Amino acid sequence: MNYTQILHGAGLTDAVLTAGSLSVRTPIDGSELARLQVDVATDVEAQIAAAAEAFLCWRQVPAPRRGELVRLLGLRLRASKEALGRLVTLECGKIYQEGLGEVQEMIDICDLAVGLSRQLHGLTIVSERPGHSMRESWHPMGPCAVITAFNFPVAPWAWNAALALVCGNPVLWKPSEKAPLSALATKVIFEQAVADFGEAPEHLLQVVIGEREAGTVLVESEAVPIISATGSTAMGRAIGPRIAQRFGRSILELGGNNAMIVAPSADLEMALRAIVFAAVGTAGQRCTSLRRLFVHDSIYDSLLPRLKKAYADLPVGDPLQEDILVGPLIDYQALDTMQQALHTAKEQGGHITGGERLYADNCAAACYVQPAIVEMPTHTAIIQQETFAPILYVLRYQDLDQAIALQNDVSQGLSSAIFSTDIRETEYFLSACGSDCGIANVNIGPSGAEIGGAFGGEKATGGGRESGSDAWKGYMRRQTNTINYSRDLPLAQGIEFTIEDA
Ligand code: UN1
Repeated sequence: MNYTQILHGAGLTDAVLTAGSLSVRTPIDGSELARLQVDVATDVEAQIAAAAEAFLCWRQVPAPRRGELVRLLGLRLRASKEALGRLVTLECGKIYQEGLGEVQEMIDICDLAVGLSRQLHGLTIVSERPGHSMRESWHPMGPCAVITAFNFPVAPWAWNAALALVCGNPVLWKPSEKAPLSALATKVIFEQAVADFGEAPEHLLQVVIGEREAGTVLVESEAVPIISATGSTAMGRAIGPRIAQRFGRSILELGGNNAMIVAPSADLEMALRAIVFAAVGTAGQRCTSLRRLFVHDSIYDSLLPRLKKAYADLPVGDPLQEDILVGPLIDYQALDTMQQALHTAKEQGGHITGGERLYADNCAAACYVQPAIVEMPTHTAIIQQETFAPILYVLRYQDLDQAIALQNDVSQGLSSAIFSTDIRETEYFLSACGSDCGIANVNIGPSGAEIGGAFGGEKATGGGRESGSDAWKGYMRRQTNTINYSRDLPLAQGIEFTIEDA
């Protein structure tokens, strides 16, 4: 299948693909896929106004009916899984299996949101006053902006949008300018679901195409009460205070610097497989990618040679080909950052295996790399930085407290894992004295989370939670209600306040 067939197969027409000036390239060979029309500030303002209009209608639709639209979206996504998965691969370079996995995450969160649409319930609370009752109600908030990154061009949108929609909020989607085509294709699928549904207001989902300027309009608009953004910590630092300034609600899912501890009792076979998938999957460009590996001294010399062998055998290449496991980096900037980090790691005492650029001669416009293992003497400054590339820093440790201290000794706090069959160790790792991350796993790697749990992390990861568990509360406002069904008017706290009879 050629690129044009992939684009058309995902529902993108030539009119859309040639409408403007934003050049979109595939990292597979650097060729241009499209030139998209860009939304300028006034366009984004008009989109916000249209979303506000849609909200007035959508908030009145009973939540289970809103869930029906999301159910239909899930059905349409099932039918489009291969086409959209292939487009994700073409646009961001992850292997086709992972492209499919991303669409499956969208389907899964739709299913979860359909169930939730009948469970957006609050508490009933006892009142201290006779003849009174109390309850909590959850209400829609208004337009929800979802800002997504190039590496997961569709799944994080779905974690946010499926929940936002059943919660009663229209969605404004600003995809990465490096991966906007998957968003436009998803919009086509969404409109099919809207047609199936038959009675949705217009503008429930709008896609904002543009660079920083377009995002800034969303971030600064008081008409957009929720901003959910996935991206770098630098991006979060730029937009977080601006949203806070206007008392908007932000859901931030930022950088990770995820570690795994491999303890003496670990099943090394399993650990090996988990390490390789977590470190080189998506070419190391997941926010949950494994970047730091702490291996106990007693097993280091048996694990490391096997790990290096597995790395040496990795098939790197065109991610659309079936037997490839590692696709390209997104662009030259990513390649530069990786090379610089390796250079610095070497200066800081690292011993590097791999890391070189591949196919530069016959595919100069694409950035393929051999994933790197870097054995480090200590936890130096470069390790504390998130480099969005397949670099795995490996260190020895002697005792678990030391390993946990090192794992927590970074500014980010997204995901973490321990491989151990010793329940004392694993429970300690999950305890208040263990991992400080939003995600902590036992005997699986740090990446590849299921949608059923809340997804996100602490510290410089931003603190937001998306997807499962009670993350839906982030898309609604909580209202506390006190109802007096008596013929009296007692005040709380027993306060007496009597006025002359009027
Ligand atoms: C991301 O990289 O921004 O847990 C999201 C995972 C995926 C999501 C990653 N389900 O690795």
